[in-house]
Amino acid sequence: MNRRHFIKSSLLVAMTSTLPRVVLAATPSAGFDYELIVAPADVNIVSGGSTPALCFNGGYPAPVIRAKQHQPVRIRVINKLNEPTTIHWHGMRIPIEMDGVPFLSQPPIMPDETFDYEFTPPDAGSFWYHPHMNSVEQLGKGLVGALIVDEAEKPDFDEDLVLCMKNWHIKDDGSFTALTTP
Ligand SMILES: [Cu+2]
Repeated sequence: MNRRHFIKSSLLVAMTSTLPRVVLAATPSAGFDYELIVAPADVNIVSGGSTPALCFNGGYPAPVIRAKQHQPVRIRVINKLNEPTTIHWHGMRIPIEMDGVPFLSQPPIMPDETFDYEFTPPDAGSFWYHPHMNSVEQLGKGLVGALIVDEAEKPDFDEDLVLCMKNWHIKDDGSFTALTTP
């Protein structure tokens, strides 16, 4: 393989004793690059029992979203939680209307509602996405994902690996403990 060949692959490494299953992005609706279904799902983080998590597309880790610098990306978010949510694209310099801040940049996405995000990343780099409603619980229970923006100019490296680390507040039986500590 040519050294300059840009391998568009990613590797998810989970820092847990039992590897949870990797879930690929759902087949997006026509006109969209990604579709994120936000819903409760039981995941296996520890061997002692399953964890009643909140997930993107039914599992953890969440799908890695790959966008390209200076090219628009369209992401449809479908809320299947029993509470409102939004998605914030952490660290990205994008228009406020797409920034996912409830009541400020958009109304909350209510249960069974859909919201379409579209933005053009001005910067390449490693970012992450997460809800901006009831954040301690929604993030703490699993709603976090990686968002990678590839450079507009092809960079000179062989592989691009995505490492996701998350601190889960769970007991040996997989149930949640307090999601925050002093
Ligand atoms: Cu954030």
